[in-house]
Amino acid sequence: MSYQPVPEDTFSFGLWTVGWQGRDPFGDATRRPLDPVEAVHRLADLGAYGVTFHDDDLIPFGSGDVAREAAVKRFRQALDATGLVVPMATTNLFTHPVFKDGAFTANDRDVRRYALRKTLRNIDLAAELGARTYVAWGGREGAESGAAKDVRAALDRMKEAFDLLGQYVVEQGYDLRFAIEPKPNEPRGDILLPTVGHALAFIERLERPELYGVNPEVGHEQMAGLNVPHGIAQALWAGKLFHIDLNGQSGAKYDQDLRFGAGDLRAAFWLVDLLETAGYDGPRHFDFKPPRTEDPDGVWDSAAGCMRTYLILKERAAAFRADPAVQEALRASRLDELARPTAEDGLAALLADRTAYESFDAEAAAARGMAFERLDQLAMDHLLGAR
Ligand code: XLS
Ligand code: MN
Ligand code: MN
Repeated sequence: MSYQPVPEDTFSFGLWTVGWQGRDPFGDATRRPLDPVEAVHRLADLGAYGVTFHDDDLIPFGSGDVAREAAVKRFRQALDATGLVVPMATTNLFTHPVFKDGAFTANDRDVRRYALRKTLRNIDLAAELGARTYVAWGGREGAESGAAKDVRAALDRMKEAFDLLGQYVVEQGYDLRFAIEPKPNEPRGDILLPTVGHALAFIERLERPELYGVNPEVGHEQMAGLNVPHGIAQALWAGKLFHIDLNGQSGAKYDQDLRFGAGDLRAAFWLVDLLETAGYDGPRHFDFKPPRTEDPDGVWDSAAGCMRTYLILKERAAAFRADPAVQEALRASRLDELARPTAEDGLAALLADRTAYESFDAEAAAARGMAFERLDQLAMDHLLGAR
């Protein structure tokens, strides 16, 4: 297999990923700005199918209408020339100092109203460019200290904001759904809706829950010490995996945004296995930061590496599933039994079934091994290319 990405693989990248200049809390930029038009051409050359953006990635903050139109026109021409699509767009509600205490949940009401207007304006552009998903990452929605944020009031404001955005999309007739992106911290000390689970629970409190799903990011769940494939599986189970941010992270530390597959490779393997077998049909979107050690060539090597690793893992995961020894091991570990309902005979039959309790031999059941180690080593062999 060549591992050469093609548009059918639905790989997409944010303009802010390959365009990251390498500015971090301790150091200045190490790379020059990247023209969005060049980004589109380079991504198309590498085999990506889509490009995504924050409003400010495309149209610098504070641009007038003329500059705005010119930026959109150039971008659209690059899309037309390459065939790249815009599957998703989002709003920058975190860089400008006005958002230092948040956007939809800032204590200042006028900042909240401004944040909504900024978002609504970019939703128009997203719809115009054909995006079907609108991501909302509330990076500044949070606090560093206890009394600074009344979390219940802030959640009321968050709900109010999302309900208004949903109303707007419905009233405009846009074919656009929202994907909320959780993150536990950074840049705020603690961020609201910190994990996939929190976001899923929040969505059910909204006026039109069907319009909202999640955009989990691999590294964000790992920053919270969580099992990413488990979180993604629950989002899929709830019908809420609208989008995904793929990248790499080494354990619970700052948001590393490494190349996909770097960091926890086993989690990446199980994640690809899940996405490829569970019917996820959204974009495979990379939200990574080519390290600031890299020059422009290194940036494109890093982007290509994200896709190459995904395709390798996809091949390895498929080989794992197809291996007769694995299928046998899955049966030995009784995965087929897990897929079977526990009491399809109903509650009355369960209560009447003496083998379920009165004559159940708990000691014998406890003595049965689960054979998970053999199964997992088969996975390891496939992941490492040893089978
Ligand atoms: C930052 C987030 C951000 C979102 C889009 O940590 O990952 O890049 O994906 O605003
Ligand atoms: Mn991140
Ligand atoms: Mn992200």
